[in-house]
Amino acid sequence: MLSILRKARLKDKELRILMLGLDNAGKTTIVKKIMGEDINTVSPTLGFIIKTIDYEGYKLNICEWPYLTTRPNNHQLTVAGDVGGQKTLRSYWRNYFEKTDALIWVVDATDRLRIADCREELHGLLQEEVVEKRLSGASLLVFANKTDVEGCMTAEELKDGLNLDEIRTHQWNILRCSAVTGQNLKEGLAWVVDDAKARLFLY
Ligand SMILES: Nc1nc2c(ncn2[C@@H]2O[C@H](COP(=O)(O)OP(=O)(O)O)[C@@H](O)[C@H]2O)c(=O)[nH]1
Ligand SMILES: [Mg+2]
Repeated sequence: MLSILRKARLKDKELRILMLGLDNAGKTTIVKKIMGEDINTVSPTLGFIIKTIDYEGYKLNICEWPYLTTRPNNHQLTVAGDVGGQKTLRSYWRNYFEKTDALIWVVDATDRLRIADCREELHGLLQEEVVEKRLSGASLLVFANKTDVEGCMTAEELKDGLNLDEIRTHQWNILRCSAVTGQNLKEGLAWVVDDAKARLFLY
């Protein structure tokens, strides 16, 4: 059933990409920059946002989820409280995941203080049953954002800080990018789309 749905979407040239990461990583800014919108008007995201981007004939539905629900002490849960509690949001998230083709994890390369949090969230996410099932075989793009800022962490530092080498369930790639200059944003999308296409055509 799922594979039929997938094929239908592929025929429509539609892919769903989930963009996750800690708050303030730059997810909204990345999406705005890709869409050519003004990036000076970004404000913290409270609900989830879905934007459609046209990319080489494909319709990319990029969904930004403002926080993750894997850890009960996540400070952003106050936000969840506003919109009906963790359980409700969690079920939305699971439903959305059922239809996701690819995963982008955004990390703030300037935020050394929260790199451990970021690592835990990422590994927690990859262990989620729904991710294991639905995104099995999907590649994971880690966007090391804000690399326009001098003194930010290198890709090597981030790889270590996030324990990327420990990830066995997904092929991953880390790309330095900047939502401000636009560096590598298109390249990242291209990588994600190529992977999703290659995988979905197998079914
Ligand atoms: N210098 C720099 N700042 C950025 C970049 N991307 C986002 N920001 C800033 O980081 C803050 C958080 O961005 P936002 O997109 O709201 O993060 P989100 O919570 O992940 O959606 C904002 O003040 C942005 O202007 C970047 O590539 N470089
Ligand atoms: Mg946001």
